[in-house]
Amino acid sequence: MIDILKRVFTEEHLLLCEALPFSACSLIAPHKLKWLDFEVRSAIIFAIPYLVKGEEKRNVSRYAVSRDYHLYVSQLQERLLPRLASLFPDAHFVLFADNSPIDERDAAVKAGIGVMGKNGLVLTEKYGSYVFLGEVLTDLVPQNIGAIRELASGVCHNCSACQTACPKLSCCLSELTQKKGTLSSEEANEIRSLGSVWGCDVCQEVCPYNNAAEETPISFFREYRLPYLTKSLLVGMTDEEFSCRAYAWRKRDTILRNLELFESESY
Ligand code: B12
Ligand code: SF4
Ligand code: SF4
Repeated sequence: MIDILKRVFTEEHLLLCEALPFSACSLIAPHKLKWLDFEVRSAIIFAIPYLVKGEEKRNVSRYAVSRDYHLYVSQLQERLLPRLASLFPDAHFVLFADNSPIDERDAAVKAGIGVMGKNGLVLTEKYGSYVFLGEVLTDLVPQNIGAIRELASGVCHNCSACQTACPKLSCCLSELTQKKGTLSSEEANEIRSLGSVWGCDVCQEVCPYNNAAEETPISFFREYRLPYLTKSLLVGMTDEEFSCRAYAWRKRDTILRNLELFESESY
């Protein structure tokens, strides 16, 4: 059974290791399970590679240069779930990524997808940390699940390059770029020195696991790329175009405010 699952996921270029007993997952949003009409027994954890190299001139975090990965996840769900349902007609499946009931990094490490980096991210051998994590929750119990290292763990090289390079003073700058409303002058300066209007990649760019990270084979992440956002590009986007970007959930005001930080005379 796990071999069939692996084949289906591999055809989608997803990095897959093993299924995990659901009891080994840490719940961070248990209310998201309430609407499920089946008892979740296993989690099939996968990683979605998104790295596209080049694009040195970038003011948007790598993960947000393509269209929003949540759109890719919706498309994936539309392909994957009917396939799984036809292969296993008596089982139930539901797919989550990011907006998930479980702690995805913890689950990915336990499932053997990668090791936990000191930068707080899961580092994979093939694609480094440039992966999104997701999972299919199911009431299936793959036959060899008992053989899975239920609490497998791993740690990174512990070189501390990420911590040395991290520019944060107050909070993670990725979070700061998402903050709504008016920024204090210190917060504004932190974003200016970061040079990114959305997200932060500093602790990933310096990580040795990412030196030989491979590019994504998934075409979705190679299309409609906007590595360098400007006010005119943003203002020129139709609502439909804007809604496809990873920063859309914060509305235009937030990203516009960040862009304007780079235009102010005091900078
Ligand atoms: C909220 C959230 C954020 C918040 C807060 C992050 C946080 N609290 O860690 C903000 C906005 C800051 C954020 C930023 C980013 N995020 Co985020 N985020 C999430 C989300 C939705 C929930 C995280 C959460 O609350 N976890 C639960 C609590 C308990 O975790 P925690 O307190 O941090 O505890 C963990 C750490 O302590 C870690 N850990 C264990 N041992 C050690 C040892 C050391 C030394 C350290 C430092 C950590 C560590 O393990 C614990 C359990 O996982 C997850 C998706 C999900 N459902 O899991 C994505 C997720 C973690 N984010 C992701 C990404 C890509 C990012 C960014 C890289 C985006 C960017 N480029 O700007 C940054 C990276 C920042 C960083 N270095 O961690 C990916 C990570 C992929 C990966 N390869 O690991 C996820 C999994 C989304 C996804 N589906 O792909 N994120
Ligand atoms: S994302 Fe940026 S601010 Fe956040 S931990 Fe990494 S380097 Fe530090
Ligand atoms: S930079 Fe070094 S310490 Fe930080 S996550 Fe990568 S290997 Fe680990």
